[in-house]
Amino acid sequence: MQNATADTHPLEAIAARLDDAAVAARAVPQLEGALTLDQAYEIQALSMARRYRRGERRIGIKMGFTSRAKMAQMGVSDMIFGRLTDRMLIEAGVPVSIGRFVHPRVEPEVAFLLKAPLAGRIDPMTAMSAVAAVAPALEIIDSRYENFKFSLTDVVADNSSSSGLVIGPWADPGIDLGNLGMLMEIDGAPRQIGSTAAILGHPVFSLVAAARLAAERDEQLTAGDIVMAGGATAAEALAAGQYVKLSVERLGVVSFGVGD
Ligand code: OOG
Ligand code: MG
Repeated sequence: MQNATADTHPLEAIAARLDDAAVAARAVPQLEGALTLDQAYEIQALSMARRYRRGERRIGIKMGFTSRAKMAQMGVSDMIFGRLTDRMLIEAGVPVSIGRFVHPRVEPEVAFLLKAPLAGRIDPMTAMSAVAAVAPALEIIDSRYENFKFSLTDVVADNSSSSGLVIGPWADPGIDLGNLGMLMEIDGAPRQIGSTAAILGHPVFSLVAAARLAAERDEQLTAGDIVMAGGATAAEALAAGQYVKLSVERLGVVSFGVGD
């Protein structure tokens, strides 16, 4: 007789393996065998269910591969999304412990705060009418796969490398995000210089895509949610002792320190 408990379901077993890797901050090999994108998002949902059962609270979603720089760095060229939880939120001023991660990297982004639900195919005006505020933001990504190497379906199954985010001061959503200069410094040295225009030509298109992709996977975007627009430049590796600072023209500054 076949044992049909949830833990022996093949997708649940993969979700458990990736979730355990995230909890233990230990890398696992890339997945074997070809998965469909549907299966990869199913694994992501199953791994998130494990987090929610442990008491983590969903706070929004993050978009991935919305800039050429990110696609080129990782060799993946389709937009993806991942889920964010309160445990990933890093409070400004409190150093983030490097021990929580396998091999973390940081990338410059902008974040949207929603004041109304968004779902399906919408235009940029509709997307912006649901935005309460915008902010400069730093995302800490951490692949659970060895050597930070993955296929499109691997990374989707791994919750799109979501692991941390730092949100700067919320600003007026009327500020045009179309072409704002971005400077990411580590320990005072410029490491990535770019523009919000690198995010799909304008970050609003990332929000438009978020509404569509989330709806396709039955993920509700609602008031109070944070949507991370995706890295505008390549990501930089993090190490203990570093201080990371992002300045976004007109939006302001966000920073954090990395502890042991
Ligand atoms: C996948 C996540 C991509 C972004 O902003 O493009 C991402 C990764 O690069 O590990 O967060
Ligand atoms: Mg990102």
